[in-house]
Amino acid sequence: MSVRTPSDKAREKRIALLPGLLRERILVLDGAMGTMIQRHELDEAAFRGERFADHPSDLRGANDLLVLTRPDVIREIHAAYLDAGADIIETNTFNANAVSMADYGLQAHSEEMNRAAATIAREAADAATQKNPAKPRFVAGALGPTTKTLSLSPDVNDPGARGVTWDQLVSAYTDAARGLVAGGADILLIETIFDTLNGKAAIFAVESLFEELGLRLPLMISGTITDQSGRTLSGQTVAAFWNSVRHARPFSVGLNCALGARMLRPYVAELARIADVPVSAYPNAGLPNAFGGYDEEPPETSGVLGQLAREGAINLVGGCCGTTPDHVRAIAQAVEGLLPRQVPEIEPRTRLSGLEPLDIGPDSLFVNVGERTNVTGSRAFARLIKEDRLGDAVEVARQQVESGAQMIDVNMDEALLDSQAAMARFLDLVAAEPDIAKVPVVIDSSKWSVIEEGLKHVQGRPVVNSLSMKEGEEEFLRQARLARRYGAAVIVMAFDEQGQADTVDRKIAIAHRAFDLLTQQAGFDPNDIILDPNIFAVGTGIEEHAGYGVAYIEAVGRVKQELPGVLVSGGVSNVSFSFRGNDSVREAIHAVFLYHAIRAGMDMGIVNAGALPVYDDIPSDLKERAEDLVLNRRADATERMLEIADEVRGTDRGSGSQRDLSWREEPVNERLRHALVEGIADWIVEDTEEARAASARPLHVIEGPLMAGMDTVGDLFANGRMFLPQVVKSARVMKQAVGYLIPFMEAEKAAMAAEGKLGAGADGNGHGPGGNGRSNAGTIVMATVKGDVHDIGKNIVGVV
Ligand code: THG
Repeated sequence: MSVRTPSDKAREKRIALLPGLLRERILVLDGAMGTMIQRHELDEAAFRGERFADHPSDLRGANDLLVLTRPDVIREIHAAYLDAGADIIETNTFNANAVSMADYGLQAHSEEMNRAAATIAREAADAATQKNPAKPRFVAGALGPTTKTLSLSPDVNDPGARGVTWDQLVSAYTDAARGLVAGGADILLIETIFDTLNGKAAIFAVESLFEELGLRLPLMISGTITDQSGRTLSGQTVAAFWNSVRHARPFSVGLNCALGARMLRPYVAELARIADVPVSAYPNAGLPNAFGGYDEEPPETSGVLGQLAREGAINLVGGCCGTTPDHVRAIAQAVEGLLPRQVPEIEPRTRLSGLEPLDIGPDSLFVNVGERTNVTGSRAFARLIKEDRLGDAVEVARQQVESGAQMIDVNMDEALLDSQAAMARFLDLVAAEPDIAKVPVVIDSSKWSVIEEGLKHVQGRPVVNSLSMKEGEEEFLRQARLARRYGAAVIVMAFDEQGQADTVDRKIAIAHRAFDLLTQQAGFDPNDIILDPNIFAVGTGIEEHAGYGVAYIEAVGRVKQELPGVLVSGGVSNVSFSFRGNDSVREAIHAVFLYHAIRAGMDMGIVNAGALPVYDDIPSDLKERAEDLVLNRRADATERMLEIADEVRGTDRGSGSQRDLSWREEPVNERLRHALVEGIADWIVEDTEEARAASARPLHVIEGPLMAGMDTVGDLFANGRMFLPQVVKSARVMKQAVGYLIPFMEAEKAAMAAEGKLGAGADGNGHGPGGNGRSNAGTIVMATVKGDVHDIGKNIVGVV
């Protein structure tokens, strides 16, 4: 259904100009919309116009509505930016999506707003092009982050809570993008991404829409770094962010808003090093001042952007909050005549991420994937999930990561569970633990619906585990295309319509067939394909199984040789299934198996992280028998292993490293500080009690060690050594400690009341929570413009 209208053709022509222009010069974006709208001092009636005169809620400040009620104002602002030299103007649609517009009761109008906004910008841009055809102008349809976030909890008491769902965001972004495309936007700009999962939902929506409409517009993607730690609000580093969005194959990637040009510069420079697409930057006019205004003058903003341009680090520049046509004019002058950044070729790698990037290539060491967060692979984990002991279940993930897992495999396939809900809930909880969420997730299920649910709950770039051709090519390709749209790499099992491949030839034939389908029909980069040629148990007593180890190892070598770029993985603990209950024998078999498989080219494996002995440390007799078994070197290998199994049993139990608990030996104040900084709640009540028992008053525990700990947190945050999700965890621990002390403070108050000591504050000095039942500390009023992106920051400060 792709009927080309004359305006579609004109748009195609314009879009075709972009690559050439980007090679020639640095392109200039416009500046802020909000600041310019404020200058008009529009009142409630102006925002409403006639059409919304009777709308039930206040509309002043609903800037996106002005495209319907005061199009003249928006048109004039576009004209001013075009006049100042902008090549690309942004539509006035930052919040024109159903999720944000619900704040004003305007959610039903979002598609119309987007269409109107794009039409207005289109007219303005075309008028400017007509005046000077040598400088073609473009319209970027803006898709903002919305006022809700998919990766952070709005509820301090429940780190797994979410204020919005993936499906709601996709629906809102689809409507918005549909309007932008219909109104004539040349480019879609997903911007101010502070939570990459929101950004991925936008990418998913836009890709699905393009498929539906049978057209494709260039996509600009722009994230925002919100503090000195150099991370997004939801905790990702710049490189992790790029790994999470590069599946969109965007026209450009960049950073905007936030810190102002000076502080944004190192992060733009980092993107410039790692991104194999054009890079953009459009910072705020500095940080907002105490009144929410922006003080940075045009020369300062343009000076820093000019510097980036002279360093060859930038392809598109412009301004965000607080910038004006004067800023854009200065920016355009600063980059005029300077060469754009040359887009580098980037080494092919499998690029994954959690909060941090994980790049796997030919020179990488073997990658361990933690297997224990699997209800079918661990009875203990299954019990925790079934008993809803999710905090303890999350600790299993932490233990895997602390033991060296560079990814975690999560599997909730258990008949008695609502696997989809369990997957969602567990991944949401893990997202609140930066020590775990730093690693990519391997979403493991035999049900596509469970995998798809998992994909809606991780902001990093995950791995789908797994796809196979067991239900034929069509279903395989359907799932593969979806996985790509969600931004995941995929594990493909050597499994087809005939069943699981157990011979080398079948494994390799399936590998080739899957590779060809994925690369030729589903748009896959070979590096995003991870083949699993099936690790089956040896030593089962069945003769045909004796060669399974060798078959896997041989298949590894052939896949690596015949399918360049592809990674090979496998579930290592499968190989020793027949020695269940004897961990020492199993671990020796795993170590031997890995030693040989890695030499053959195995890149990664699902393992019990922390329970892998070093190959060279295995006693020689055990090693030889394990080697006989894995490499199928003698017919009696299984019996010979069984012979020594009993002797070996339990000699090296507990090889998994423990969590470092030495801090538990420190004095109580130091323990409280450690718990706050690390966000560890396990002993907070007992330590708080110990401090309380030693203090004259419970309040002194808060004012003393707890505040001292939070001061450390504040300092680390200010220095960029902690980032927001960690601070939120600290705040939760603090809240628990204070929660424990409150009854003691109330009892004290009651006792004092009985003694008639009530007067000023209970301290007698007039500050600190007083004995009169009311806090003298005052109330903090924090306000932001309704629907503004800074709303999120305010809500988070509220939590902290
Ligand atoms: N390939 C891919 N994914 C996989 C597998 C694979 N996912 C699941 C599995 N195989 C890999 N994970 C495990 C996890 C645990 C065990 C084996 C494989 C295991 N568990 C002990 C047992 O069953 O004896 C559990 C003991 C306990 O309860 O603690 O062996 O091949 N792509």
